[in-house]
Amino acid sequence: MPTQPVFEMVIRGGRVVLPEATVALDIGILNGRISAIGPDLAPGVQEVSANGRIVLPGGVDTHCHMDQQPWEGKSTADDFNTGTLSALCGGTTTVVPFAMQMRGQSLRAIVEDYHERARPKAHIDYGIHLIVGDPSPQVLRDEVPTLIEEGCSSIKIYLTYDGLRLDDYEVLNVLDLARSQGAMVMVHAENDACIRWLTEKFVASRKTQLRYHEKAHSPIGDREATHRAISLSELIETPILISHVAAAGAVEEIRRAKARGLPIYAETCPQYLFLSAEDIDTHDLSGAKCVCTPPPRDKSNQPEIWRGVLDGTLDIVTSDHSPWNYADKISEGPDTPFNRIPNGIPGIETRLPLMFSAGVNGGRMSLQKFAELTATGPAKLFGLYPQKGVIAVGSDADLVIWDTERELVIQNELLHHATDYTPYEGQALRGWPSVTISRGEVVYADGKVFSKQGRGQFIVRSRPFVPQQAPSSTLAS
Ligand code: DUC
Ligand code: ZN
Repeated sequence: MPTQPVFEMVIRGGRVVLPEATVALDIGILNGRISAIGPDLAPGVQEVSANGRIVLPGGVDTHCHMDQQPWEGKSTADDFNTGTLSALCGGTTTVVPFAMQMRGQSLRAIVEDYHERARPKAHIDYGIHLIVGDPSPQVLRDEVPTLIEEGCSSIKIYLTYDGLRLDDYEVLNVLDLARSQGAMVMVHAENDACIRWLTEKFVASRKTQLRYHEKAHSPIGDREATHRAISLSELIETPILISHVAAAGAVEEIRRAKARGLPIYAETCPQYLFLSAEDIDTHDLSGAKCVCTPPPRDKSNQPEIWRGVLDGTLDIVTSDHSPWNYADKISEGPDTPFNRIPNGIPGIETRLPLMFSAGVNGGRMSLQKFAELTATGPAKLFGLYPQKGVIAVGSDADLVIWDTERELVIQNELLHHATDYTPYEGQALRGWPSVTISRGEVVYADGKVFSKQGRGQFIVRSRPFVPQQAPSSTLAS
């Protein structure tokens, strides 16, 4: 073995999770990238001993919210500092949060402001999704195409929420543009009229306790909106991704669409696997800590979400980290009605450990499936692959060495987000990242953070799809 260092860093003696197998190999890093993977590599300036532990690609979280402009009157608890710090301590090395345009706003101005918020504070690399809440002809013509060109190659749309909701005609316009640009469209698929109608009825009859949150967001509405989004996507021949799938009925719609060969992708989140409607229906207000949309469903849905994750109906698992402090959740005191609680729960740091513990250590999935769901799949669907999401020569050296046997009970004081609670308090798990490496730098090791704000870089994402012109079948003469 030569004595002169050849690499900046070598991760030695790990069991490396490659897409096809897990192999005992070293990883050599130069200029922040993986430059060699093999046995007995030459020395590095820095040697990191993996000692037989599992080395996985750093997690890619393509659904998380941080420093988003005020929504429902409040700002998220995490900015890019605490949000990305929490991510890296939980083994995530790339995040894609949202620049949110609401009715009447310029999307470009929102994105420029979001760059300013992210640049000085991000600890790890990040992309930016475009939330299009006002798809005016001017925005679709003058703003969205250039923003996609600049690397924001995904659009999120909502079928519910005041100020964000698009009608079906507007959805078609967005899908039409996305197809012509090769961009991904993520759809928040809940039926707005069902939510508003049920909420009004419950509130009018003073049924405002927490349990009515889940009832007002009926899973029948999820199924309908998922089916509708799939139909619009089929009509106009544009791939979509259904966000945060929570209910068995929605899984069924997606499975059927995939069986028909439609380019429908789907995501779920740990809250739909590890929490249920029972966690919201508490005697005190603490259930507000689990209020998000769509809500965690009746427990009978969990096996169906797991089945969807394991059989490929659901392609990726993201966090939908959406952090509010408890006081903001219940700002109207002990009688805060369910419809006045801001939606969203924190989970950027617990996503990977929860999935590793129940998925890999629980015997449900291989290490390859875990990497596919939490890193490779999100990277591929959102134009980050192969720079991110995989251990391969040429990819960024975003790597996590796991302590697969570490037993831990989740407590908020162990986490690094700015939120003052975790909905997973008290949940026991096995497996936690012990070392996180971002572009060849150790940013976290054995409970200590070595990162600094501003080291994260904006990633210019490629277009996930080949741009296509007018849908041939629908518009054929
Ligand atoms: N649901 C969303 O769709 N976004 C953020 C928070 C939430 O609960
Ligand atoms: Zn979200």
